[in-house]
Amino acid sequence: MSEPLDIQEIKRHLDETMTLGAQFLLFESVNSTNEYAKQNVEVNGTVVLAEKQTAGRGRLGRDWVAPAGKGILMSVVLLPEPGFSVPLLNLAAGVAVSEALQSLYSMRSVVRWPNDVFASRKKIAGVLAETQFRGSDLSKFILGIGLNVLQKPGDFPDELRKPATSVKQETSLTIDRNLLTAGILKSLDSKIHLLESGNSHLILQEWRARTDQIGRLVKYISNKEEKVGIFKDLAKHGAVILESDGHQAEITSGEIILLE
Ligand code: BT5
Repeated sequence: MSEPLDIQEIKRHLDETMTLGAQFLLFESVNSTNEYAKQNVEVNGTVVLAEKQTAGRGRLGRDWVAPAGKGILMSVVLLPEPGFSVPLLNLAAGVAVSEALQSLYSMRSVVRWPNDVFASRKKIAGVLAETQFRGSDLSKFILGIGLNVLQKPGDFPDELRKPATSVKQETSLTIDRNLLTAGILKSLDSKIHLLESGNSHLILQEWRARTDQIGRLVKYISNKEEKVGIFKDLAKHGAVILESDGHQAEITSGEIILLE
């Protein structure tokens, strides 16, 4: 295992005014940081970290796989405030990862709707947003981020759906997971404040500047339908505007696959 995650070290790089980091929880091993947050965390801005997950999850019942001590496995918990937007925060998380990689390691990466970060055409991070409701009110929002940091090519299982990479494979610089965790949290915190101050259009703008999907031919897959079209843009609330057969439709869930 590399340098272990260390809450004091992470905190050293954060500002006191941040929403994120109100409380830190760090596990050597946990089933899933998202699941733990869902069941146990009630403090806004809590960050749950783990060196290892025994049941790390992706979207739609899929798995997130990472050997102990090699990745960043993190969930942040937000108790919704006015202006809260689940899809925009989901997008913001990918942007935050991409920004942190750029500012710390000058690394280029792209965001892909709804929740992936890619580097050198390989998946480097994924985001899993989960919600809890009290009656019809959103009571808890959990944003899970899995980032491959120190994995070598042989550390990824063969059956992954898309080729995978890690920060280590993309840069020759020394990587400090504590600094990187703090960098992601700082960037994500600034997005949360953009949303809270009514500047959600800036998140869309940042996402657009970091994606390679806009204007491209894509296949949309949901459990109801499949269609091919052009990824025109993001709508105001973070949906994909897909143009196919001369019609535009807004996509809020499902998969988008690049075709060319
Ligand atoms: C995601 O799902 O990309 C969201 C992943 C979120 C993981 C974090 S870790 C902390 C927090 N706690 C959790 O339990 N989860 C979150 P999706 O788009 O469904 O991608 C999952 C698919 O990516 C899997 O079916 C695999 O094919 C592939 N995959 C699994 N592990 C991977 C890895 N380390 N790197 C790249 N691809 C991976």
